[in-house]
Parts: sequence; C-alpha cells; structure tokens
Amino acid sequence: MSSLIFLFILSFLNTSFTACAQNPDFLAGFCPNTNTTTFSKNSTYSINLTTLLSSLSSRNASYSTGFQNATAGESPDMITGLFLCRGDLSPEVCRNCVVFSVNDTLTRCPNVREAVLYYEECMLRYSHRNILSTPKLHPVAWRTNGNNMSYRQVVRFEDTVSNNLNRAAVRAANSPRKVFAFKTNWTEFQNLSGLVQCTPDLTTQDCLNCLQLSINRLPFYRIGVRIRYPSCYSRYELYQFYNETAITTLQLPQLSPPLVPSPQRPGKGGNPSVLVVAIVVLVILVVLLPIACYCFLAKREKKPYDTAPAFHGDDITTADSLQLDYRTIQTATNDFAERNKIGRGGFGEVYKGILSNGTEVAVKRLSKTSGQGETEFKNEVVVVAKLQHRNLVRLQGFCLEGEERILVYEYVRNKSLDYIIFDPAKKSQLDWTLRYKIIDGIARGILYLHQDSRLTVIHRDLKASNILLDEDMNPKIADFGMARIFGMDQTQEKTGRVVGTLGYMPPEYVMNGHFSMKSDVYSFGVLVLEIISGKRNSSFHERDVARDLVTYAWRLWSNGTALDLVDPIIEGNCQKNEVIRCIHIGLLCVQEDPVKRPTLSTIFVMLTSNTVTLPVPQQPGFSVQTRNQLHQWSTSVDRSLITDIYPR
Ligand SMILES: *[C@@H]1O[C@H](CO)[C@@H](O)[C@H](O)[C@H]1NC(C)=O
Ligand SMILES: *[C@@H]1O[C@H](CO)[C@@H](O)[C@H](O)[C@H]1NC(C)=O
Ligand SMILES: *[C@@H]1O[C@H](CO)[C@@H](O)[C@H](O)[C@H]1NC(C)=O
Ligand SMILES: *[C@@H]1O[C@H](CO)[C@@H](O)[C@H](O)[C@H]1NC(C)=O
Ligand SMILES: *[C@@H]1O[C@H](CO)[C@@H](O)[C@H](O)[C@H]1NC(C)=O
Ligand SMILES: *[C@@H]1O[C@H](CO)[C@@H](O)[C@H](O)[C@H]1NC(C)=O
Ligand SMILES: *[C@@H]1O[C@H](CO)[C@@H](O)[C@H](O)[C@H]1NC(C)=O
Ligand SMILES: *[C@@H]1O[C@H](CO)[C@@H](O)[C@H](O)[C@H]1NC(C)=O
Ligand SMILES: *[C@@H]1O[C@H](CO)[C@@H](O)[C@H](O)[C@H]1NC(C)=O
Ligand SMILES: CC(=O)N[C@H]1CO[C@H](CO)[C@@H](O)[C@@H]1O
Repeated sequence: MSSLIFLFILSFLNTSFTACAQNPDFLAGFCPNTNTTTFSKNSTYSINLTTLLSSLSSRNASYSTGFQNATAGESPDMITGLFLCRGDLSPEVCRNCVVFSVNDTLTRCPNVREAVLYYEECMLRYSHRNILSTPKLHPVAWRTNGNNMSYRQVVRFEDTVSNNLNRAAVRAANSPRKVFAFKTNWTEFQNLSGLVQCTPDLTTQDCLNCLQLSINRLPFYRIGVRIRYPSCYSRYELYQFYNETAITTLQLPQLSPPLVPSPQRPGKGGNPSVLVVAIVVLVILVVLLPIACYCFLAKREKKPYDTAPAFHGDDITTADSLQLDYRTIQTATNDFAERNKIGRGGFGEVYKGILSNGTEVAVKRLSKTSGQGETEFKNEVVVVAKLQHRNLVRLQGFCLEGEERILVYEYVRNKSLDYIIFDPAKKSQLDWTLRYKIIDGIARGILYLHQDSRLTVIHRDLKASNILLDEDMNPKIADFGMARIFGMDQTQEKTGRVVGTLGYMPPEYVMNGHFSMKSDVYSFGVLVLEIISGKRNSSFHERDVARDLVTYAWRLWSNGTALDLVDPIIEGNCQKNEVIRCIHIGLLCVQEDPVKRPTLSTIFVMLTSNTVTLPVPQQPGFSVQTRNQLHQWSTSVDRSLITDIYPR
C-alpha cells in the first residue's frame, strides 16, 4: 500500500514540470467509492465539480489566508468545497499544494462525490453535503516520527507536549485564523515545536473540541507526531518544522497573553525570540502609533484580567462576578470564629459560613505565603472557577483585600472521606456499594482535571481529606488548582517546594521532585487501597506485617489472598470480583515506574467495563529497604493489554 503511494508520488515527480520545486507531501486520501457516492462522467454533478475545483485552484483564490470555501451548482447537484493550508506557509506554497491536490483528486478519486485529501502543506475537501461550519472528526490520518522518547524522559516529555499543545489549542481556537504555533525549550540542544490549526469556519468551541480530541489521541511518547482531521490539524516535533517568521507575524496582532505559555518558565530569560518580538512591537508602536493607541485604548475598556490565559468568547465568568467583599465574608463566618472552623488544609484554614441569602459556604482563608500579584491571583481563580464537574467542589468566589486571600466554595455536608472511612465508629456508614461509587466518582473528577477540562490540571495533593462527601455520599475533590492559584509552575518537572502529603506521593516525586499526571495516578491508587481497607497508608499499624498499606496490599496480592485487605466491616457484604478488580487497579496505579501506571482514561475504562483484561501488576513503588525482600513472581506487564483497551 505505502509502496503504491510511493510509486504514485514518484510518477508525479517524473512527469510534473520543474516549476514546482517540490510536490506536496501526501498524508492520506479518502473518497468512499460506493454506488451511492459516485456520479457518472457527464453528469451535472461532474460539471459542477469541475467548476468548483477550478475556482478553488484559480489564481484569485485566497492563498494568503490559507483558507477558501466555494460552492457550485444547485441542490441536488450542489457541491461545497474548501482548502486549508498550514498557517505558516507562503501563498506560493499554498497554491502549489492546492493546484496539485486538485489534479491529484481527479486521479485518486475519479467520479466520487465526496473526498478529503490530506497533505502536509494543505487539505482539500469537497462534498455534496454542506461541510462549512460543521466540525468533522472523521476520517483521521496521522504520521509519527519513528523514534520513541527515551524511557528516562518520557514522562516529562508527555507532560510538556500535552501542556503546550492544550494551551496552543485554546489560543488557536480564539484566534481569527484558528492557528497557533509554539516553540519551547526542551533540552539545551533541542526545542519542542508545535502547531495546531482548525478550519477558520468553525466556532471557537468546535475548534477547541476538535483540537482537544486530536491532542488526546496523540501518542506523546513519540518524538514527533502529526494528526489530521477534516476540521483540524495538530503536530509537534523536536525540530523547527514550521516557518517561524511567518507565524510570528501572524500571531503578533494578539500579543496580549505571553507568546511562550506561562508554564515554560525554564529558559525564559535569555530567549532571543522574545527579544525579536519586543523589537517588532517597538517598531509597530512607533510606526503605527495612532492605530496602536486606538487599539490600546480599546483594550483598556476591557478589564485587565481579560488576559487570563485561556478563555474568551462564550465565557461570561469574570473576576467581577466572583469577587466578594471582605466584610461579607467576615459576617458570614462570624469574623472567622473558632467554632465555625471546620478544617485545616495544607493551604490554610477552612470555616463554615452562611451568606446573607442563606447559602452555606466553605470559606478557605489561604495562608499568607503566596508572593503572587493581585492580577495573577484573580486570573488563576477565574480559571479554576471554570473547572466545573459534579465530582469537584465548586469554587464560588474569592476575596482579595490587603494580605487576605480567601476562596469561597460550595458547602459539602458530610465532611471529608478521612473523617468517615478511618473512624471505627463511622466507617460502617460506607458499605461496598458506596465505596465503589466513591472510587468511581474520584476517578471521574481526576479524569476531568487531567483531560476533559480545557486545561490540564495536576492536583498534586490527592488524599482522603481532600475528598469531600455530599449528603448522598457523592465524592467531590477539593483543593484542585491550588498550584495555579498559588502561582506555582504546573509543568515544571522539578520543584523545590514539594507539596503533597506523605504516603500519597509517588517515589519519583519524593526523591526527585518529579511530578506529572502519573503522580496523581499514584495518589489515586493509594486512595483506592485505603477505601477498600479502611486503613491509612501513612499510619499503618500492622508493623510486623508490612511498613505501609501499599506494601501490605502487594504482599497479600502476591500471596493470592488479596481479599484479606478488605475492611472487615464490609467483608461479608461485598461483590468479591469488584473488590478484587479495584485492588488490582489500585496496585497498577502505585507501580514504581510512572510509565507503567495507567492513565486516568484507562483507569476509567477498567473501572466501568469488566470485560477488559487488566495487565499484571508488578511490585509497587515503595521504600528501598523492602524492595529486595519480596520475590519477583509476576511476569512483566504486557503493554499490548494496556493499549488494547483504548476504544480508539
Ligand atoms: C452497485 O452497482 C453494481 C452494478 O452497477 C451492483 O452489481 C451492486 O450490487 C451495487 N451494490 C450496491 C450495494 O447497491
Ligand atoms: C460526454 O459528453 C461529451 C460531449 O458533451 C461526449 O462527447 C461524450 O461522449 C460524453 N461521454 C459520456 C460518457 O457520456
Ligand atoms: C476568481 O475569479 C473568477 C472570475 O474572474 C470567478 O469566477 C471566481 O469565482 C473567482 N474565484 C474565487 C475563488 O474568488
Ligand atoms: C452546474 O451544472 C449545471 C448543469 O450542467 C449548470 O447549468 C450549472 O451552471 C452548473 N453550476 C456551476 C456553478 O457550474
Ligand atoms: C495536472 O495534471 C495534468 C495531467 O493529468 C498535467 O498535464 C498537469 O501538468 C498537471 N498540473 C499540475 C500543476 O501538476
Ligand atoms: C515505541 O514504543 C511503543 C510503545 O511503547 C512500542 O510499541 C514501539 O515498538 C516503540 N517503537 C520504537 C521504534 O521503539
Ligand atoms: C531553541 O530556541 C531558541 C530560542 O528561539 C534558540 O535560540 C535556540 O537556538 C534553539 N535551539 C535549537 C537547538 O534549535
Ligand atoms: C518564512 O516566511 C517568511 C515570511 O512569510 C518568508 O519571507 C520566508 O521566505 C519563509 N521562509 C521559508 C524557509 O519558507
Ligand atoms: C533549556 O533548558 C535546559 C534544561 O532543561 C537548560 O539547561 C538550558 O540552559 C535551557 N536553554 C535555554 C536557551 O534557555
Ligand atoms: C462559512 C464560510 O466561511 N463561508 C464563506 C464561504 O465563502 C464565501 C465567499 O466566497 C463567504 O461569503 C462565506 O462567508
């Protein structure tokens, strides 16, 4: 098949005239050839298609913007067509690709009513249906760069790539031409470059959906991948694959958020591209001063926190609508009365409050350690407030006055999970069905943070006291986004300030300060084992048996007595196969090697479908002294089992 394509391209190389320096790089073509999708040679449709194609490849088509739509004929012979060139390419390259593709489709898709042809430089698409302004996520084509990221660096790489692509997706979706490119320092010798683009006929939301879907499908362990849908395109490489000059020009008009997404703090200082941008801005300001002034004034009408990194357009939440008066909060909490105090977290103290309209709220008074500016704080709160999911505690407002930084959350009635699950007198309230529901809900909440929200948020401090339970015992994760609110770098691979709680932190985090989404997976695994056993991982008492719960669970599992882990209070009344499966998943989550831990989307599939075969867990990650005492019994994890269960 690929050799056929190769031959095909080769024949074009031989016959095409030399004016075209290089033929476009063909990725894939799709034109379903069935009785209902074809037309006959001399039909109206055929004539109209010819008209359409020649209009798309005509000299006056808008190659400079890289996108053109056109229609020809009347229903039922109406045809709609479009082309999209990669955002950084010059009009000449774009036209070359479109002209080539128009020729190409006549050969590849003769007499077929609809076709999509993907090249690296452009895409050509036409159909008898109306394809404009309609997101289309099928068919997909992709190509990977043959090499895998080295095992040692793959976790950091996956995080860097996914964070940058997701941020770029938001920027692209909000830009007029629906394209955004980024370059960021990967190592001293390599930059990571990426480009995401939608057809500009899509709405911001449709574009974002398409890009996020495509990004979620990318195998980030490859050092370079490109993926194309009819509606969008994403690519990243460890080399400069796009024309930086062209993209910089394109991206200048919307400079307001930083060109380099904020988490890329390393290496920001001496970045020459920032310098170039600065010079260009200076020139523009001087030359086009009146216009610049006008734009500036127009911008000033908006609030400064409009520069929040992510959201524009359909989002109406602003800092104004969330900001609360300090006095309001003082009244609501009886001036932070001791008897209103309901908890203490790593970031400050929590009080119960009642607002003047009767709403019960939980008020978190943050400790005064953040060196963050007011605007940044507001920006981050607004972003975090937009993370809304039934398994996340809802952030309802904030207050910022003087030194005070206060977050106001929905009030959740049943306190936190640790308050019930570890209390011998209360734990019987949670039977197996409820515990399973809690595990499931926590997984949904983290999955949303990791992948389904518009940002990738790593919680970094998942633990039983951060899982709150509402009156129906639905779990709600608290304290998410604290890293954002405190202005800490979410993607930085190492952190001097190790937040998190002993017993829930994975070995690579404790020892090296490395964290990633897989750190949250580890904490989730610990939580699962705690929920099943009703025992705390950190203050595990059976010292003669094992030093902590994870070790203990592993020992029982390898002895074939996993059910001994189950909390005696629910033992007689639980679905044994469900429990075993949850212990199995818990053990997979606490694997020492982050790569071997499943992602949340995999965990979710494992939890919700019991037809899926789980990989065999290996010895979990725990302290060095116990490592050699256990015999290796398990076979190595079969990676194909892991990949199989993605329904993709
Ligand atoms: C398609 O058309 C051919 C002849 O033109 C016929 O033999 C075949 O059964 C048709 N297939 C379908 C699915 O209608
Ligand atoms: C198509 O039309 C041309 C002239 O209009 C005619 O010469 C040719 O035979 C037709 N071909 C078919 C397949 O009908
Ligand atoms: C280009 O110009 C021709 C007439 O000069 C017109 O028929 C055609 O629709 C134009 N094409 C586009 C894409 O504007
Ligand atoms: C489509 O084909 C019909 C029949 O040949 C013709 O009358 C009409 O002008 C065509 N439309 C375009 C836009 O070429
Ligand atoms: C298009 O194809 C025809 C023959 O099929 C060829 O003569 C012509 O040169 C091609 N044009 C381009 C721009 O490749
Ligand atoms: C890259 O990694 C994947 C999954 O881990 C594996 O299936 C593939 O064979 C590896 N490819 C290369 C070239 O090492
Ligand atoms: C990475 O990007 C920076 C800033 O644009 C540039 O100075 C540097 O030369 C690039 N490094 C490589 C290896 O391309
Ligand atoms: C990159 O884009 C700029 C501006 O559009 C153009 O002048 C330059 O020739 C392009 N470089 C390459 C290598 O295509
Ligand atoms: C890029 O990052 C590496 C470490 O990740 C650092 O050693 C290097 O100095 C950085 N380079 C630049 C140009 O910032
Ligand atoms: C959805 C869309 O982009 N439609 C455009 C198609 O092209 C015509 C001009 O040729 C525009 O007017 C439409 O807005």
